Amino acid sequence: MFESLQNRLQSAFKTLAGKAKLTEGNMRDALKLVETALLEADVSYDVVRDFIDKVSEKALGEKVLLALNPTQQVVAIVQDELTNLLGPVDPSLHLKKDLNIFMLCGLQGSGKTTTCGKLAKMLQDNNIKPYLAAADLQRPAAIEQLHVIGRQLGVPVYSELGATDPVKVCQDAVRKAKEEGAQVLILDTAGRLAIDAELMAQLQQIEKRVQPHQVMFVVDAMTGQDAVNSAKAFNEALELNGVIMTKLDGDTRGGALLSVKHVTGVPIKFIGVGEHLDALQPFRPEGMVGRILGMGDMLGLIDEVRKAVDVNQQAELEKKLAAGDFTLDDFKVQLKQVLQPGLMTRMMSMLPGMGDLSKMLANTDAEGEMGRKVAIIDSMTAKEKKTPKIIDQSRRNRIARGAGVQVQDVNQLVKEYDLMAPIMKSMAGKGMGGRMQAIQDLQKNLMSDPSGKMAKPKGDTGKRLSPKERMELKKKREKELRKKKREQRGQ
Ligand SMILES: Nc1nc2c(ncn2[C@@H]2O[C@H](COP(=O)(O)OP(=O)(O)O)[C@@H](O)[C@H]2O)c(=O)[nH]1
Ligand SMILES: [Mg+2]
Repeated sequence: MFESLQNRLQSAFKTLAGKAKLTEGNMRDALKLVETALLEADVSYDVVRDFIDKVSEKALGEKVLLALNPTQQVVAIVQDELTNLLGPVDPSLHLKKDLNIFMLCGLQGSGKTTTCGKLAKMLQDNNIKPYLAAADLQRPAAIEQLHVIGRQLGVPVYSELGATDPVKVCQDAVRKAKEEGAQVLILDTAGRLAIDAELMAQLQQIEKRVQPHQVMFVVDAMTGQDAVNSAKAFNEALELNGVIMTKLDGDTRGGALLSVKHVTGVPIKFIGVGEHLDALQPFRPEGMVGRILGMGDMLGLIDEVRKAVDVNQQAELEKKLAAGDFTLDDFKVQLKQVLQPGLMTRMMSMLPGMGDLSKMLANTDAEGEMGRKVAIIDSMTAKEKKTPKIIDQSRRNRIARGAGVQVQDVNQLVKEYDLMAPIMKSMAGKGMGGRMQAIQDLQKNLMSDPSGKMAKPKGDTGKRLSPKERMELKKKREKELRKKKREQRGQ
């Protein structure tokens, strides 16, 4: 996700990080790199200029230059400005009591039809009755595609065989949806490969005659700079209420998101993160900024900077842990670091005595698993991440939906966090011996968790357990299994 933008921004910050003392000169150099990174990520020139102006003004302020941890502050400024640029958020659908009409528009292949299905599923999950209308008469296959999705979800689909006037189809669909008592009618309109006057006129006709409550522009994140041009054209022709950006699951150039937001001025409501019908998430700028900047790595990087700038500040991480401040966000950072082989050395230097554990984890098949875990944590609110205790069943259901995973996966993650948190806390402020003990506890805990996929090594870990340890492990595992079965029955 956003790999290229992320890497570029990181190298920009690394340039800053290498400096023991920041000057206006090297700050400007680093900001130039940020600028290049954004341009290369297909963020349009105007957006980049605006952005850099704002960031420079703040970053070159005296306060930052004189601060103890200037790099961290620059990262924070970039983070804030990116959040501003992507916000404000409005994932609400503003549903009214009677029939709500949503019109989806966008170029061909942008993901309109799929997104119709995703939205219908999201509504269904919230006990709202959707209705779909096949208003793409450009290709016969488009109508069938929507019917397939409708059948999959058990959602009715309105279509007219041999119809040639999409405006009429939409009008008829409105009547039918009202008759059927649907709450939301979603219009799947036609697209073209490129912007086309005839298509725009047709969409304008639908907008004028059907008066949809929400016109959403569906745009493919992979189209880069072209996304900006089509966003502009659609925004000029229609009264857009929101943007849905699809295909953010691929290795896309994240810049399009920034630019589309900038040119349309309407909120980005949802993001598509896969072909499946549950792969739609409410858009959250914080999460996206974190992704763009690669905050997981960034925090590690900041720690490196701390070491370079002031060795004493290394103690801060420990203080945080000792204060019991190990949040789910920290857990996410940990997951990312532990499970990325390349970051292992960095991790080990941060926590002496991590050697055994890292070797063990390096053998696990956990990359895919990590993505899911991170998605789960990203779907939590800031409050939930800080105080995981409040994550009750209904929150778990919501989080699972947001992350596109099963509730069991959320349960599992919370459990892993519960295992990890006390150990992380106990590790802080201990000498070498205490740390080794804590790490052994951690290993045992991880290995005894029967469903903890991140703990199942593919090969030999080189660690042998005593018979007594094995017995204990077995007992614990059986207990966990029983508990898991009970949980599953309960759902
Ligand atoms: N990976 C991924 N593929 C998507 C996403 N949304 C749509 N697609 C795929 O993009 C292709 C075009 O989607 P479709 O809904 O037919 O686009 P339309 O022409 O705008 O209706 C299909 O193969 C979809 O499965 C997404 O969020 N992620
Ligand atoms: Mg379609």
